[in-house]
Amino acid sequence: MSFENLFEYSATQFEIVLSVFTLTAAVFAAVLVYSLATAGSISPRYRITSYLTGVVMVSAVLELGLLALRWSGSFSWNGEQYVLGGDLFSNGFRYMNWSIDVPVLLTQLLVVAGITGGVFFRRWASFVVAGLAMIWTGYVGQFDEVDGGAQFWLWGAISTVFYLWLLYVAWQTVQDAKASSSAPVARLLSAVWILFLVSWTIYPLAYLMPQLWDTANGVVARNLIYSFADISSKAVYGVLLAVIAQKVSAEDGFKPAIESSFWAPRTEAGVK
Ligand code: RET
Repeated sequence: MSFENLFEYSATQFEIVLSVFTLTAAVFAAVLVYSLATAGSISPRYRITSYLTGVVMVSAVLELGLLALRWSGSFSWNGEQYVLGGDLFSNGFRYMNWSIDVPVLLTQLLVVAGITGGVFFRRWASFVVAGLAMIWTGYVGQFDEVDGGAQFWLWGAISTVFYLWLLYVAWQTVQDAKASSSAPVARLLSAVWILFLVSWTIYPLAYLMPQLWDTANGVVARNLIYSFADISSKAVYGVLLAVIAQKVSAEDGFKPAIESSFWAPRTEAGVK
């Protein structure tokens, strides 16, 4: 069971968690519109990254909506505090959502990095195997997060091994992409790598939270941390990949990309 069920919450603590879930869902809905609306300015070769961001956003809006409902259904106001009553709160939805989003986010990286042919399929297979193994072993471990026993640590450690493998393949992919890119695109790819490394590494920290900060405030912090990681690893990442894909499309001479480069000087953008 999730450690969220162990505590009672003040009105402020309860509201902060609920508002953060709602804000996160709203950010995802906004990025869904953004990625569909800007897809046409990306050349067909890379355009699938916009649609994949759309897939991630739909699944994440559903997940956050369900978490918000579950949070309000699990605790009720007794005149002084929010206390458990009704459903148990569960973070299990998160892991199920990652099962969709992690493979999709990694596929987007391969597409925007311009990896093709056999290398694409080999890396894709590594990403899917490592990603799902990481999530599902972690899922087993989190059932034991309240007592923090051997199961929790063992499954967490196995999950981390898969995570390190995944990070290595992602790093290789970004290095390959940088080697064949213009200087401005290479700089953006470095930014993607930092964003990736920081935002993904927050999830194992949230897994450890019940052992680090075992109070109602720890619960509030964990859910804020999850939302920060979710917005960075899905929404900001999706937008950044779209920007890179559009830049590369413009460099390849794809006209809608050149014409919609609103930050470029007018002559350079071909609008004389
Ligand atoms: C777990 C278990 C403990 C060890 C590790 C984990 C890693 C989780 C990660 C999740 C990333 C999720 C993303 C979701 C986006 O939708 C499973 C918490 C290493 C890296 C990016």
